[in-house]
Amino acid sequence: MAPEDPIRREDLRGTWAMEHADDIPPARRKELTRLALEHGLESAESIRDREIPLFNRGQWGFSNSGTFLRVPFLHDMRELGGQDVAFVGVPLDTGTTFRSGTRWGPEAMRRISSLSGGSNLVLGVDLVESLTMVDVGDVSVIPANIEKSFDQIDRAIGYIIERGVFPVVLGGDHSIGYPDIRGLARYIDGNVGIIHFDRHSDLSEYNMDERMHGTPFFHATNIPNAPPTNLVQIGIGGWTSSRDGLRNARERRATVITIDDVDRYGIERVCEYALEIAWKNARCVYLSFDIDCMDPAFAPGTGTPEPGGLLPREVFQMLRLIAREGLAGMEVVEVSPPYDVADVTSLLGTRVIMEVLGTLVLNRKLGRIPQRDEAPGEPSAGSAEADRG
Ligand SMILES: [Mn+2]
Repeated sequence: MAPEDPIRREDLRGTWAMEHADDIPPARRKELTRLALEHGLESAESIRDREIPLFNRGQWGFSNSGTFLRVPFLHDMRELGGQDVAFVGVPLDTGTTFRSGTRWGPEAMRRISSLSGGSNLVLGVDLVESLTMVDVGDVSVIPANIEKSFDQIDRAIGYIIERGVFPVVLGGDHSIGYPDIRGLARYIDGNVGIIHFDRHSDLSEYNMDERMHGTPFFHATNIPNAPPTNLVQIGIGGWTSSRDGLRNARERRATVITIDDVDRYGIERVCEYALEIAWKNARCVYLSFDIDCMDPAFAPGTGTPEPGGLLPREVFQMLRLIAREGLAGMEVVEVSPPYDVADVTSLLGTRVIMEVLGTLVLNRKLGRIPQRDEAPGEPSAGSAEADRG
């Protein structure tokens, strides 16, 4: 056949490929799908494709960077229970209103977390010795549909809470804060307080007609047992704040602490005050940490940077004060690796998590502190087990 001959449809390689597309029986793929559903659990009811498991078991992208702190990967979600901590990725960025990219946050944080072995000799804590930790992979979010994604996230976080495990959510943009709290609050017999670090108030009802990343706390504080009077926002300010957000904060009597307030009253007093508000008549407190509360000089890899933010050292001090009363779960959101430089933002995200976990261990709110003379596996006198729940 010469190149100048007319093209005939039946001679096209594409035609051949169409005819032979089903020649290779997909037996192994079917088996993998079946196992993924068995191990990854059933999706929320709003998901039409019932072959999508609740926890992604490898069929889709976003996470191929190992596990957080190299802890074991828990493949079979039916085995969740009895561990102290579950790292769970929520690779969603369709809630962003400006720069996206946070769908790569869980992957980047997992990858850079391998830099640390999990112990801090200055604090005197070794997370590996004190906590039983697993990485449960990512929630199967539906990037084209934020409400379906919320259903998935709510169900996934609810499952982790129901099993009595402390969830560490690797975001994802801040829209996930709402379903994270919705999933948590369902299993709390009493009120949930929220301590929210951010440069933005995230209290609008809608962004561009949808529940995007500037709206999570409006909807979260509509949940009957997550009242806005137990919401404390720290780090708010700058030139991207929303009038709606502040109006809603005022009407709902939320507590807003700006960077200026932190400077004026000092870290200790501000944190004492935040704890008082968040814990007032509350059964537990949830920590929502937006990486953009820190100055973009330290955290450039984020969607809506706002100059003049907190410094990493200030944040670590604050986290050590706030986490010492215990937490029911936490999220680190808005890490956007495509805008990052040398992984510094992802690294900061991992350190926020580790400072919190270390503080929870040191204050006997999670895990246990093994004693020197103790036989392996034997609970120490200082076991925190009794403090949990
Ligand atoms: Mn923010």
